[in-house]
Amino acid sequence: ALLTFPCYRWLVGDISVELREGTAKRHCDDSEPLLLAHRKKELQERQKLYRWQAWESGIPKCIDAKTEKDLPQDVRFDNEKMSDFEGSLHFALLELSLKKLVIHFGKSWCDLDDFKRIFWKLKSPVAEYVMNHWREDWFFGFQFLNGSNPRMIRRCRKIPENFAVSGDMVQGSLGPRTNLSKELKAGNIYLVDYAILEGVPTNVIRNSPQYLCAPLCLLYEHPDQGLIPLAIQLDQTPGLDTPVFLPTDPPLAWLLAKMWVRHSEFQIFQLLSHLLRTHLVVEVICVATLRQLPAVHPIYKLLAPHLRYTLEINCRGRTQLISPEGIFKRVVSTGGKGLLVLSQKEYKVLTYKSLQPDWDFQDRGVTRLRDYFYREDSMMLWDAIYSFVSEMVALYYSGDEEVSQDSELQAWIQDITKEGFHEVSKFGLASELKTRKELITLLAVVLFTCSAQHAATNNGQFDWCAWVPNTPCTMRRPPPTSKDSVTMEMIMDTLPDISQSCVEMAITWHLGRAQPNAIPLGQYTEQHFIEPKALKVIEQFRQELVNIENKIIQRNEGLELKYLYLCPSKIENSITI
Ligand code: OYP
Repeated sequence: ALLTFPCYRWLVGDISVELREGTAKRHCDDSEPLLLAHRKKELQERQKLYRWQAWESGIPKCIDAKTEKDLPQDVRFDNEKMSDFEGSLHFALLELSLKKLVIHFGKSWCDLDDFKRIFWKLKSPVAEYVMNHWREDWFFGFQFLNGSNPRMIRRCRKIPENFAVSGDMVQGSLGPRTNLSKELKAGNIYLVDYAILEGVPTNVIRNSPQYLCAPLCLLYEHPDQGLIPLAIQLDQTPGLDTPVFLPTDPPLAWLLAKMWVRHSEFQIFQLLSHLLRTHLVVEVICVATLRQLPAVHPIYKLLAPHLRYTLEINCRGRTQLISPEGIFKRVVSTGGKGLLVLSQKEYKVLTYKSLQPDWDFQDRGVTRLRDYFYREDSMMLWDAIYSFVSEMVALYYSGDEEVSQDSELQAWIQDITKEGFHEVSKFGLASELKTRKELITLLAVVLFTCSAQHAATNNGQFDWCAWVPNTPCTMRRPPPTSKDSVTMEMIMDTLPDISQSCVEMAITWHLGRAQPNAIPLGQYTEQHFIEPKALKVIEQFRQELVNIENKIIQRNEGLELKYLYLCPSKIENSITI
């Protein structure tokens, strides 16, 4: 059985496998010269196999491989995963007869109901709910809390200078008993600001320019109606051509303004929340771990199951999704140069703290927001993961010095911070691990990001994007400059065309559907650890995940729209899609 553990394969014939199996050992636990020599040799070999590459400047480094075919067999998909991955998109595009529609380049749908023509074959209960409720204001607000991009909303204490909204404008939504300045003071006003989209170059698809804008959206936590939008400005600079859209405007104008916000969401969600903040961050850890920690190292054993398949899916993403001729270039407004510029902007301001959910919620001032299920579930999972890694670390490190003196661990953190996260000034992860606590926090961030955070962003993408008008991947006309001129024809000419809509549906289905051979969080199919104490800690972790699952199921009972993305049974151990 041992021979099937990928990391052990190369050792066979080199040293008796029995010497290696089982007990986790730090460098200082190995005293035999032969064992130490093999430890060193293993790392030398791995560093030859797994090399850093800067795919582009200004984003994290990745694995040096042109395509997934260059990757060592140990980190490739197995056959089942490969044929499923390659078959699934095919299935979405061909079997579901979208194919005839995909060739309708540049052709607009006739009206909003027309989107149903592609909708009826691929669908999910949530997607159907979206189709029926996407125009409602409470539902628009709800998606900032429990949609697939739940990390943008922040408390607003003061209206930004560049947002031309006034108290008078929103009075109608607030009701007679209160006003904007009271509600700002009371902490019930929230803001979603897409400033980062300003100046991002836009795609040209088959000679047609696509458009982006950088909206500001003000929201109110209404005592009865939940989180509702109060006002939307589609550009960062106020002016005559940049009206402040309000719920009381002509219905089509308000609807189009909300669609522009949702289109901005698509870009931020896929490129920043999903790709950069989960896939690319975890790839850094993956490469550093393969290069710096031998397979007997306790931290290697802890991390390996959480890094499975990530290199291959990311290679596929680089060659097929964000490449010069990839899916983004073909159907998304940030395709081409835009996606890189946007990712670089985010990477400049990305902080290690923002990857820690407890800090993130505090920093955004959203700890009190009601019905923020993403926050509730994230915090339960973060606490469970944090306790789990704390106990595992305690088993192998009896004090801070043992961490700071573990030369392999120090080489690992150096590789992470100096190579992987190169060119970041603000990130805020030190290149030395001085204490057990620092090690625990880092491991918790890694486990949380590759499991829970990835599930929260990835698994809902079909639900929220399948009804294309709710989350359009591109816009084919510029944003409206006045409220009175908005017509249905203009909306249909703005939204993705027939072909683009089909691709959006097919890809989000392909990536968001439940993976057939997923390994859920906390299930370890390859037994890396054999020490009874470690196995006990793993068992406790699993038990805690069962408790969380039960709490989530209970909380969802009676809810019209359930939030299930963070059910432990639906979270994968690693980023495999
Ligand atoms: C890899 O067979 C990945 O053509 C997705 O990338 C899609 C392919 C390959 C193409 C499949 C094929 C996975 C890694 C990643 C990531 C995060 C960002 C996902 C963005 C999804 C965007 C959907 C676009 C819809 C228009």
